[in-house]
Amino acid sequence: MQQTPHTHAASRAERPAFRGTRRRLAGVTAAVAAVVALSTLTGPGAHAADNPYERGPAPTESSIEALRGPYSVADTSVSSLAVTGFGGGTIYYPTSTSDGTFGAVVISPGFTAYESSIAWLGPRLASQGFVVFTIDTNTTLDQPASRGRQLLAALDYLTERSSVRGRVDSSRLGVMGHSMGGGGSLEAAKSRPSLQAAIPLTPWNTDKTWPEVSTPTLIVGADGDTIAPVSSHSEPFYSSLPSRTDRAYLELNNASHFTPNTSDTTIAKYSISWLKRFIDNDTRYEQFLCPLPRPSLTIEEYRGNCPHGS
Ligand code: 9J3
Ligand code: ZN
Repeated sequence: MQQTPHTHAASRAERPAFRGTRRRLAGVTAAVAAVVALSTLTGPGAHAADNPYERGPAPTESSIEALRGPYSVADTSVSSLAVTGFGGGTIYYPTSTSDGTFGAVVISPGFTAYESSIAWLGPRLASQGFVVFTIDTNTTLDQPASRGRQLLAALDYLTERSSVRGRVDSSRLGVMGHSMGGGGSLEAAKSRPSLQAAIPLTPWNTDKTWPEVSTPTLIVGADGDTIAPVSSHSEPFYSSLPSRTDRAYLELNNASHFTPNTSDTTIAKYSISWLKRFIDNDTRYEQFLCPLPRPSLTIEEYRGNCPHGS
């Protein structure tokens, strides 16, 4: 299940020409300086990028569709008895400690469901270079506003108290969720504008309007959803987001309310692209978001305003 971590061969300085002791010493000094400079700039899986948050190699269509990305992933379980404000869960994280810290995302399940219902997203997203925390809620009957508060409590636990807190960049955080958890991710973004990304999956909420959200938000609806029909949930949620907010609406084709509960490549590839673009500021992923994806076998409809400032 785990993959070999992505590594680059160590850079090697040119061997200095041997032309007498003085020249040789100067050459060695230059070579040492070059190695020091290079090793400062280039850890495994990184290079001298303009963007300090960029992680992993340049993406391709197949790399964002793959079942696993370039990072090996480990996981650690968080007991509900050890935390307050949410119901515990599982943290999936890249094992590499040579690429600096990673952005992080917390994911809430829906009404009556457990973290197992969204577990596939843990390793799928973490292997691309994120710390991912799939949570249980305090009770499976908690409503969207409560799920929103629980997502934030879980983020605070992750960055302040968890065993992996040193691996997380606490300034680069996002939220996701399924159904009432998706509704909760909108609530979380509304109450904490510092969040860098939100991805509600077939979201459900009685609040239909989200003009308060400034966090870049990708809403994923399903054409055949009869529990949270897109006409009364995802579509008004999307349309009510401010047009100045980076926003997109992906409507899955031939899909149901429960499509986000099993491994789904369309959900994965656009979620990875959205998280990379807005949590990591990684414009290498913009090619998958803009121009807007066209309708296809898996995409019923796609709307968006394309990332601003790019
Ligand atoms: O989290 C969800 O699946 C919400 C859909 C639902 O069951 O709403 C009925 C109250
Ligand atoms: Zn509202």
